[in-house]
Amino acid sequence: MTRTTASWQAADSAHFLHPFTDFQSLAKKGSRIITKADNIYLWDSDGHKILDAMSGLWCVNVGYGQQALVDAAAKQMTELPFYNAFFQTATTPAIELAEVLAEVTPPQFNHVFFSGSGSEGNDTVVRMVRRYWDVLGQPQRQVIISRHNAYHGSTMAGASLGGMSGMHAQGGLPIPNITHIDQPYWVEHGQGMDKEAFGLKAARWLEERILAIGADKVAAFIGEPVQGAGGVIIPPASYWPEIQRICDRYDILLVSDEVICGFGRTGHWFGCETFGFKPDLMTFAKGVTSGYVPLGGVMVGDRIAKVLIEQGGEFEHGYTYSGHPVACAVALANIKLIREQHLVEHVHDDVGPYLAQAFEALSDHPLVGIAETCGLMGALLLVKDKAKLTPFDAEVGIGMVCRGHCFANGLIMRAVGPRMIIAPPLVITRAQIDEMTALIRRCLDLTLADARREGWL
Ligand code: PXG
Repeated sequence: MTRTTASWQAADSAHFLHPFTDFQSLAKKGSRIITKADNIYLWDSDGHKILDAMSGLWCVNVGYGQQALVDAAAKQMTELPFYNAFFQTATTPAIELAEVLAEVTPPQFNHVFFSGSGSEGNDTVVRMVRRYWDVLGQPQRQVIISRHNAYHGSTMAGASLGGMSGMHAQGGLPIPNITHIDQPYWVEHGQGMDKEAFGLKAARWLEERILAIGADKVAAFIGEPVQGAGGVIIPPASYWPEIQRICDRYDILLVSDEVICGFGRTGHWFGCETFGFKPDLMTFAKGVTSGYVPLGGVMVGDRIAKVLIEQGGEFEHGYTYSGHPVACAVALANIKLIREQHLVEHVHDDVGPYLAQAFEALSDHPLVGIAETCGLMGALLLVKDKAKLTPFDAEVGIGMVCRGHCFANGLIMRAVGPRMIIAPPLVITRAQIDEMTALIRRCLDLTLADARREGWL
């Protein structure tokens, strides 16, 4: 018997506690139930077709319905659905994936530590950087510097590294020895300044914090090349090279959280390549399997791997699913497909620049103060006054109003405060970008009509 949407919603609110959700208010409305997907489209349980401009949750890089990934999972499940990588054993997909990851990542990376998710990957980062300094006889190097409005996951360490004040307000976070500097967000901290000068200034907040703490106590700096969940905050080009210079100067490990930016999203394989820096560690998840099954991990640079291998002894850390064979088999099929279909080049040379143009065209809309993209990530800042970038009153919740119109019009776009953001599957075509931007414009018009009617302007 097929169940109705109402029956799914009733069971959902009776039993399923969703992530980052006000349970009671969702129960009143009922969830949107997604039942199938193909390419860049989803369908809900009432048969509505939706253009998924968020790639699931920043992860379905190769789009939905890729049979090669399904076949890889089925084959591996039949042959060997699980075996662990503890106790001096390994499975062939995990070994092969480690080998392939060493090929597609920047040259300093030749080793990987697998996890089940991005959050777990960042927990591994915390354990590993502290262990590294401990082995080198500098156990006092404990502090990890991150940024406000960063997102690094929802485990205790992930949420602590993240700079989301709402998350820190629940559960006694951050854990000790994690500190945050301001993000390189020009609209918030740099208006009136030249953007590149602002990028240097924002990077030097790291230097100031290092000096305030004492360089001999700082283990690492972690950042997303482009902050994703924070609202697609694209730093000025001057920012990351200066961060690199500072980390080098004080001998501080540099960690790039590539959970969103990795696997082609920014137009290179990894975001650090787009922004020109050379991390010691790189967290990945999401795009490594295009989200078809969970997998995450940390790429470990030669500098750290050498110390841990030659001097570290046993590293007392790992997960049941570190190197899960089915997840690794799917990742291998996913990376093969990204390579064979030249999806990174497709983003870099074709649809990335095309999206940039399409967003530039949207910047003529009365509500759009800033339109910016990086590869296949984009953000529109909704403002009251374009020239002055005057924000709407926070109570209006302008982003949520716009997001409501998007849902009603068959488009999934995220709202982070007043920033409307997208990160569509990398397989998107120019024609589909036109379709997406036409939907976005329609939703902006509907939001503007609301704003005029309600007197928000
Ligand atoms: N690092 C980054 C940069 C992320 O974006 C994580 C780590 C954690 O990964 P896991 O696999 O543990 O979720 C993420 C996850 C949003 C949103 O609202 C973003 C994420 C997760 C949930 C919601 O944009 N990113």
